[in-house]
Amino acid sequence: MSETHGPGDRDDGDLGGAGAAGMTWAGPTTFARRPLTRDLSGVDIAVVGVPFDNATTNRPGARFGPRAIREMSTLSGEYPDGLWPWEVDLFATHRVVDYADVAFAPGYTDQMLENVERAAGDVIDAGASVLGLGGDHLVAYPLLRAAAERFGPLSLIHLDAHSDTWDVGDELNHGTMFLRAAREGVVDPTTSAQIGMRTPNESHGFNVIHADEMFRLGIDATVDRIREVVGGRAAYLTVDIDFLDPAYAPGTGTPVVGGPTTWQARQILFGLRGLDVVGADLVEVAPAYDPSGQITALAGATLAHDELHLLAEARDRRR
Ligand SMILES: [Mn+2]
Repeated sequence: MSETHGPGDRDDGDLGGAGAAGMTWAGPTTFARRPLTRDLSGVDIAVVGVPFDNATTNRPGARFGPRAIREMSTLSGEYPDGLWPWEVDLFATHRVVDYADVAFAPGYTDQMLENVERAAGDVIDAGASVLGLGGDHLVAYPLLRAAAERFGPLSLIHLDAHSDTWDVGDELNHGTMFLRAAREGVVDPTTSAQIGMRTPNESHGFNVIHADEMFRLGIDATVDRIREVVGGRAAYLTVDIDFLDPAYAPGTGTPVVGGPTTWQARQILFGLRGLDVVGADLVEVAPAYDPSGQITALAGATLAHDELHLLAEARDRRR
C-alpha cells in the first residue's frame, strides 16, 4: 500500500480528469478506470470485452454485458488502497489496461470466434494475461483455445449454474463449448472442476460439484476440493454470473434458483489464491433483465476484479 497513493494520484487512471476527483459517475467507463489502449508494452493484464450473445439458447442480451460491467467497475475500482479485502493495491503494482472490445460482424459467430482467439493470442504473445468480459459463455471457448495453444491443455475452474457440456453433436452454443473443448484436448476434464451446477447433466469426466454438494460441504471444503483437483497445473478460470442465485444476479439470460450469494462466490475466488491462473473471464451479464439495471453488473465487475487479483498473483509467482 502506497502512502502517497490517493484518489487524486492514480497514475494512469485519470481519464479526462473525472478519476482524479473521485467522480465514479463521470468520465469514460473503461474497466476500473484503466487506460484504454492496444499498446501491450509492459502490460500485465489486458481486459478484453466480447459483446456477443448470438449463442444463447434462451434469452439474449449479454452483448450489453461488457459495457454494463465497465460502468459498475468504476465503483469496484475506485478505492485508493485497492478492493477490500485484498491486501494490495493491484494497480500500484501491475499495469492493467482496458483493451476495449473485440469487433465482429453481428450474427457471424465464426468471425467472433476467430477474432477473439486472435486478439487473446496477441495479448498472451505480448507477455500479458487476458481477463475476458462476456458476452454469452461461448466467448470463453476462443479465449480458452488461445490460452491452451500457449500453455498446453488447461485445467478449467468453472463457476456456473450450468455445466455447458451438453452433448448435442456439432452444435456450438453457450451450453456446449466445454464438452467441445474437452474433446479437442483444450481442457483436461479430469483435472478440471465445475462448481455450482443445478441443472441435469452428465459429468463427461469433469469433476462436478453441484450446488447442493457445495452448500453441504461449505465454502472452505469446496475450495479445498477445487485445489485438490487442479493442483499446480495451468488453470483457466471462467465465471458465469448465473453461478449466483438470481436474487443476487437477476440480469442474466438463463437464471436458475438455488445458487450462492455474491459473498460466497467471492470467498471461493479468494480461496483460489496460489493456483496458476493463466487466463480468466466473467460472462453472461445481461443487464436488461435486472430490474435495478445495476446489481448484476456490480456483482460481475466485483468478481471480475477478484479475478484480476488471481491473474496478477499467478504472474508474480511465475516470474
Ligand atoms: Mn450458466
